[in-house]
Amino acid sequence: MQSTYIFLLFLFLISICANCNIARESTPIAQGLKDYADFPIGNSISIRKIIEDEKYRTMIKQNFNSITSGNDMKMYTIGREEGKYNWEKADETLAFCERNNQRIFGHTLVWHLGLPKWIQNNGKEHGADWVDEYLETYITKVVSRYKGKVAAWDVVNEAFETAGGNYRETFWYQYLGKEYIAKAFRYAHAADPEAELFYNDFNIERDTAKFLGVLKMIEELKSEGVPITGLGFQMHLRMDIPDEVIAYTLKKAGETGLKIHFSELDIIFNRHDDTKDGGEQVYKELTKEMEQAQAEKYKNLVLMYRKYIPKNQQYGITFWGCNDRDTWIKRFFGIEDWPTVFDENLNPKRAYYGFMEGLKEKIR
Ligand code: 9MR
Repeated sequence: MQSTYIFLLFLFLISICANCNIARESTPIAQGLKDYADFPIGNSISIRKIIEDEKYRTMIKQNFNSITSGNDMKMYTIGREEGKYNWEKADETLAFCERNNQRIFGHTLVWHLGLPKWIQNNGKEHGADWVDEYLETYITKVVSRYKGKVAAWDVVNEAFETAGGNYRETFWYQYLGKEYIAKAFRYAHAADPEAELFYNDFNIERDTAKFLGVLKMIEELKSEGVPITGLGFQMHLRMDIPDEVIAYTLKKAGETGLKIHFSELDIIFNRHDDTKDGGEQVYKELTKEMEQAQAEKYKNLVLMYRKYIPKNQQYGITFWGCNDRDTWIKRFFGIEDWPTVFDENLNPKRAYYGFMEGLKEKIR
């Protein structure tokens, strides 16, 4: 009797163990941020650094399932020489993403910054027709080369003035008027009808006039049947931008029905006036209290994204440079700062865990 009992107990224990194994095999082991999110978590990379730096490469693979090229897919990289397309870095980036099952987000087709000199000269010499023709040729070449591979494009980047609701009078604007925006979206859609097409800009979460200007442009584009499907908030945030202002904007952004991407997230402490070298070094070192406050800011931002952006519009959250060593902030504003979720040694900061909590916490 007793031996039957021991035998049954033995069978019972074996079956529990078997179930444990099944559970272990079917639940992927969490490696990083991407494993806690039900939308893509991205970062911007430099393919050179990926190749050279193993620690950085591993951290990118473990934490992110969406990749944006920081500079390697810009016009000044791909189109830097007349009559030639430099695909090398973009192709390598794509190959890296494919090997690691990461979505690739294309940044950016049309921008005013870093415009190659030869394009500017041709514009001057040949006028609007040449500019339009080049815009079409460039977009068609790039988007069709990566058709079905690049999931989404920042088609037009920063078409509005730094502050307020007016169009920026860029090279493209000077020759083609604001129509260059509609044209760019149409050319991109013709080259890859499946790709998501984004308008991307900065400070729109905090500058209501700029945000309303962008919304008006989007309404106009939609009413003309222009194939815009997404809005990118760069989200270069600062600790003193009130969460209430961000919440207001996100609610309104959700109502557009567009896919919403936080495309270049980082959060700085020090002040700046948005121009190169325009930083003011208010904080000289990162204290524990500052780190904690930054972690909470990251957490709240994720919670707001999950709360105010409808699920089918959550295109993802992408960081801009994932560590305090390589951040663009120091070079651009000429100050020391600590805007990212990894420190100078590529170790996770409190901000990393704050962001993770924002992904895990139940939404009320
Ligand atoms: O981080 C990028 C930096 O390395 C480049 O020198 C700079 C100019 O191409 O662009 C930076 O990225 C910008 C992005 O493309 C658009 N939004 C603002 C970003 C920070 O300046």
